[in-house]
Amino acid sequence: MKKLMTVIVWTMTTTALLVSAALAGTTLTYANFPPAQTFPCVQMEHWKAEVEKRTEGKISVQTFPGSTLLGPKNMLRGVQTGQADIGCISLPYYPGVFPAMSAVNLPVAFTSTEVASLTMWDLFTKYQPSEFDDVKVLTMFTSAPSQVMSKIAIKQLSDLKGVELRASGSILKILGGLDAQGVGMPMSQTPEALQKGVVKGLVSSFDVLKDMNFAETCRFETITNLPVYPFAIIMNKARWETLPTDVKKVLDDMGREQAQWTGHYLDNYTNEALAWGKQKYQVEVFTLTDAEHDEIKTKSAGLVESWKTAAAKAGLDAETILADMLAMKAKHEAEIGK
Ligand code: 3IO
Repeated sequence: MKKLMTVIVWTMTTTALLVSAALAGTTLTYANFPPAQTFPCVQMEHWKAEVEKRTEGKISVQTFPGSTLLGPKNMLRGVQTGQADIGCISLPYYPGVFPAMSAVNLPVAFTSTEVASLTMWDLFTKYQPSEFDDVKVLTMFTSAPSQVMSKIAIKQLSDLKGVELRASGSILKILGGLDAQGVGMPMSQTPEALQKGVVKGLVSSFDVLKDMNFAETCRFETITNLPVYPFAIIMNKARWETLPTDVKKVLDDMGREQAQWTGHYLDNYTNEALAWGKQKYQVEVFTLTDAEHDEIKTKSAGLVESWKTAAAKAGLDAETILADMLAMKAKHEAEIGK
């Protein structure tokens, strides 16, 4: 009798646990490298809220901003090995790893983040490049066109000579061509480098004037309209395969929408951040002449050629990808406006 009771109680307890586990659903961990207030983390919280709503609680997302779970450089490996289910990578932090999608980082004069982000997503879905084969890509987006934020005034291109500026990816090469001293490092290491004087400024989008408080130290801003930084939100592939079909559909359906949402958000936010910097720290903004913009263009032209060579070496049809990217860019610009 006592034994029977034990079995009954055990069965009921186990059932209760299983039911509550099923009701609680699945928790996915989502790692991000920059601080919580920056745009990659703002889009992460937006995605979390939408996913939890659209899956009606079947999925909950636990977010880890500020490199608390994975950092900028171990993000890719960490997601591949399942240390986090989902992670955010800035593609230029992984030179040579993404030969196709690094096209988005080329100097092709994106002026809208929404256009750049949609172009990136459409290019990815069309070509499905094998460089992302061992992860599941949930969405992609870019930063806004890159500007110079510095402790010293860069009033004209020639003022860049010898100036150490933090950047990553193709922007480093552009800076080299302009006789500046590009220093490669992730965004999350930049505050310390600025503080120690290792760099005199950075090249990124204006959102960070406010979100990283760079307006306080970098009082001079120069509008250069250099390339955007491409980002990808990736998921551990085995973990993806464990998700039910209806959940997979919700996440797949959100890919393009999330790219557009993030681009649109950042286009508005960069203006707001610059206005904030002017108001709070009286930052000064310098513009370049048309001749100087032409000079940047001429001196950066070689980058497109070296991308083509590298892409061809990786077995890609570089000409077609590039032409397609430019066509998508033009189409989105016509639809959305620059
Ligand atoms: C970026 C990266 C992390 C947080 C905010 C950001 N705003 C613009 C960028 C792009 C960039 O500089 C980078 O290194 O990815």
